[in-house]
Amino acid sequence: MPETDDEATRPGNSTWCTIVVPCYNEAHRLPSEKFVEFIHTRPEIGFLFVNDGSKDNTLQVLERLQRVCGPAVDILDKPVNGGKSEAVRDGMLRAIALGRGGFIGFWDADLATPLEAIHDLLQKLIDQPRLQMVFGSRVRLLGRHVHRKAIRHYLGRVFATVVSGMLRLAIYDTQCGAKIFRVTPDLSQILSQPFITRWVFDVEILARFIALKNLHLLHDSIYEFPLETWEDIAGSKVKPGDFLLAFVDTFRIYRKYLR
Ligand SMILES: Nc1nc2c(ncn2[C@@H]2O[C@H](COP(=O)(O)OP(=O)(O)OP(=O)(O)O)[C@@H](O)[C@H]2O)c(=O)[nH]1
Ligand SMILES: [Mg+2]
Repeated sequence: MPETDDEATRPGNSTWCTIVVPCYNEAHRLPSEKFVEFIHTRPEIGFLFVNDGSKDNTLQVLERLQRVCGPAVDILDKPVNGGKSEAVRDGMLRAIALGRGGFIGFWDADLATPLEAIHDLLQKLIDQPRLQMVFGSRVRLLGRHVHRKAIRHYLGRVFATVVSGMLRLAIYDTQCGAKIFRVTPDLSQILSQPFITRWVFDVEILARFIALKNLHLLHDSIYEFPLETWEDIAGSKVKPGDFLLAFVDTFRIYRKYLR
């Protein structure tokens, strides 16, 4: 029997998507109005905000958002800061446990990737059942609005080249904070243990997939979606030393999962 519109957009239906938003000291940066506006137009998408031991009043901002948006907004409040990777992992595990539907993603709180792109990534997963994950990719093609600081762009190119060689997967952009996954037993398995890295857990997810299944299957399961718009937002919490750490962590990933 065909689904009614109501059924298709209710939490618990397989087309429901939960987006995990890691938040650390985001009280002044979180664009609440954009979330409110988006939630009102896209009832099949919910948000799980993870407050990761913020020292400002991020929690109050999130609670206000929850009051305005109702059940489309969940909050996971972690009393101690554990880093983005664990916040995302905890949030995704919580979303899977809630069993609301077939798709889970994560999205940076600054909305460097606009919320509207959720629809594009999600549609790709819905249209192509073989895909397990769709990653936003910051490719500066003509006619797009992808604006990154030059230094971040070039560091990103070097990093992606290193990672591509290591994984033997020609990935263009590993670190874009806009990714959606199909909920499967494999995804639960991949998320079951804490990540060993703080920032490059995206690469760790891929390495875990290869270790669990194989590289050939990953090639068939992943799609990089060239974003229409990506904007560098001020107030980044990534420090210059984190870039060095990213390369060290990449080597640790290689040693643990791929050697
Ligand atoms: N949970 C958690 N999230 C964090 C932490 N630090 C940063 N984040 C979140 O990670 C996301 C991205 O952080 P940003 O500071 O915007 O990182 P960025 O330098 O802009 O990184 P790019 O957007 O990839 O260039 C945001 O949602 C932050 O709130 C942390 O310690 N814990
Ligand atoms: Mg950012």
